[in-house]
Amino acid sequence: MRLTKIALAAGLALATALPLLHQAAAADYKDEYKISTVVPAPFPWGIAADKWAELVGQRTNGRIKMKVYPGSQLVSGDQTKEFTAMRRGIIDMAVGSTINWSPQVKELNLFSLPFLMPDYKAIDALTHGPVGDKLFQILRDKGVVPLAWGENGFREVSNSRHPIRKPADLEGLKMRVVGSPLFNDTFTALGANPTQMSWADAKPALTTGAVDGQENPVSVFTIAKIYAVGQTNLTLWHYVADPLIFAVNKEVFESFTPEDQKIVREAAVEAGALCVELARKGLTDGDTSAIEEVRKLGVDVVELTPAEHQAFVDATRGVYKDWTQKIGPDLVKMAEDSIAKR
Ligand code: X2X
Repeated sequence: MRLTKIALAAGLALATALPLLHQAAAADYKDEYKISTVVPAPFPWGIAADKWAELVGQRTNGRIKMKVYPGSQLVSGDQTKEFTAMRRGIIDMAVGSTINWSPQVKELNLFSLPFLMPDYKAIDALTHGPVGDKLFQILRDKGVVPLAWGENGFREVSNSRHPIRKPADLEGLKMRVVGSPLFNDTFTALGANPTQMSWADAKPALTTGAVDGQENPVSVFTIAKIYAVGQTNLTLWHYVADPLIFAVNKEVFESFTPEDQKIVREAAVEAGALCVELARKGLTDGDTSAIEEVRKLGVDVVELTPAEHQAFVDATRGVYKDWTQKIGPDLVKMAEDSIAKR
């Protein structure tokens, strides 16, 4: 009898304490979690970050409020500082480009190895295979929690001077690049004069003619109206692609209940899939409407023959070899194998 009473009392105490505990956990949550991105909606990247925030808000009944801060504004416009800021907890979360995080995570340069990935299936073979797992492990070891992959896209080269069909056409062109010294090496190998510049500075530099050209995915070229600042030559050379990574600062992620962690992760995966779909719209599966749209804007779009393409591959082979050593030969081999088997 006595025992039953105690058990009952204990049960009751637990029953009242549990919801309290739950509330206590929720009460520890911040009023707002800041997501850093470089570009806002209607870029696929920005739409996906908004979607992530929206899904998490709905599914946690507002327990977790996430807000997107585009334009790298949380890192004073310097997108190459985003990873460090997230690791240190200055920003809570990010949907970031592998290019922008590569100064701190050298392995992420993998995606910027010139002409590693011949097609979209190759990107998927990396992000959704052992290479993706390995890269996520590296990020976890550095104190952030990666949750999902998105996509900025294959980066095509534009300039204001003339069509680019062969490496010699890049000779002497001032090119805006971002992120990693690998880009400097690639454009230097092609005879151009690369200069590192944030996205915030890129369009003004193109407008004034401080630089002659740039490289970015077709969606960025169109939505940012790069064509309107004299960039009337676009060559589809698919030389690199930058996946995006949805990630959260470790302490922030661990402060969430397991239930909420699951919601945040699943929402990132869904938003990431949407991001990839939008980034590839009009560029895949026989649908070339995005390219036609660019042509209608008065841009001379160059599509390379296999031989023309090969000349760029050959001209950047030394950079590929050199950076294979810097990235890690084992990881590059794993990537080449995954691509061969795709
Ligand atoms: O700055 C760029 O070129 C952009 C928007 O594509 C990235 O953030 C990598």
